[in-house]
Amino acid sequence: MLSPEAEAIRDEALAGVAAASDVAALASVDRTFLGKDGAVGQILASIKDAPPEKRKQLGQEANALKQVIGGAIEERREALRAEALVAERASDGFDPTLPGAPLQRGSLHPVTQVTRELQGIFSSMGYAILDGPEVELDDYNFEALNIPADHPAREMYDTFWCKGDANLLLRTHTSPVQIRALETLEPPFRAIAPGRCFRNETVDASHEHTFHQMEGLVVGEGITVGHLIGAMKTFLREVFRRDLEIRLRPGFFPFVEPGFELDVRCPFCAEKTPRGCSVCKRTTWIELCPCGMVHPRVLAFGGVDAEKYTGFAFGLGLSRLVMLRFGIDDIRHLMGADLRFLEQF
Ligand code: FA5
Repeated sequence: MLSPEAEAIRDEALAGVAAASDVAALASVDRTFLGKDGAVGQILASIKDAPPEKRKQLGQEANALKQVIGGAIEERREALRAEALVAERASDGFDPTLPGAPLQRGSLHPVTQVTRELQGIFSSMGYAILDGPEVELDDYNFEALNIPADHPAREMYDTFWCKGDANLLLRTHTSPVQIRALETLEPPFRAIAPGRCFRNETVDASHEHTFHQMEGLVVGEGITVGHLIGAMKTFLREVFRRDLEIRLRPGFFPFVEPGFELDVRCPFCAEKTPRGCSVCKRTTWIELCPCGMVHPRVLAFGGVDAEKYTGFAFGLGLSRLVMLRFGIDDIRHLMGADLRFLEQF
């Protein structure tokens, strides 16, 4: 509650603010009421000589006046600024009442969306998220993964080489991050590494020269295939929001022993028809993720004691998971940079 004197000051100040037709007039109102010797300043100065029981009320009144008058001055200053702008631009036909041009809203690429989702799932399972270079050393992409120069497995990983340095190439998979992780992390650890990979491929609806994978690596004492299956089932349950049957078939990769191909029961048809659908090519199974137990030689390459530790690794075809997730029938859409496609996500 303001005293009648304070109310009178407020009313006079607000009238002055409303009447101020330019910035200079407004500054004068500011000085008259809020300046050191202004009306509010005088109330503040009078506090020290006032009887003790009145001091609190005087302080409160002065603060309330400061706020009300200060707020009104700021508001009027904004309005004057806007009026000045309109006057200045009037000759260009500027109309401030027209709505502004709408902002173009972007959206996250489907690969980014799924990558972030997987990172969330694996983080919640205690996995660290690692990154590795896309331009990689031959040593990391092949040699340390137990694929020496004359190994026939290199044929599956034909890639793009850098001119002038025979040891530099565009990585063909995310597996080199395994070696970098083994070199830098102290077991036990769990990690994933999503990222882009490159292969000199004949491009078709399911093969791209540039695609995404997500590596997984768990190293510790007593890690077994059971842990691998448990981790895969848990992450698939999170991605597809229900338990899906999986199976392991033998698969050969020089950097795992034993190696597997992990298939998942087709989430689109298997519960409805035993005959399958176009997504699973009528088999009811979808090949999802090569995996296996880390080869002791790879552990040794990474400087980890293979007598003490074991580990499992997997290499999820992230681009293919994205296709499954959103029902995309041609992988070439993912890197095609066509806004008509991207705007759908
Ligand atoms: C590998 O790349 C191994 N590094 C995976 C691995 C990791 C095995 C750890 C064991 C332990 P592969 O060449 O099969 O394996 O590729 C893995 C997945 O990447 C494939 O299942 C597929 O989904 C995807 N992929 C491979 N080549 C392409 C391509 N050209 N275009 C799109 N996706 C591809």
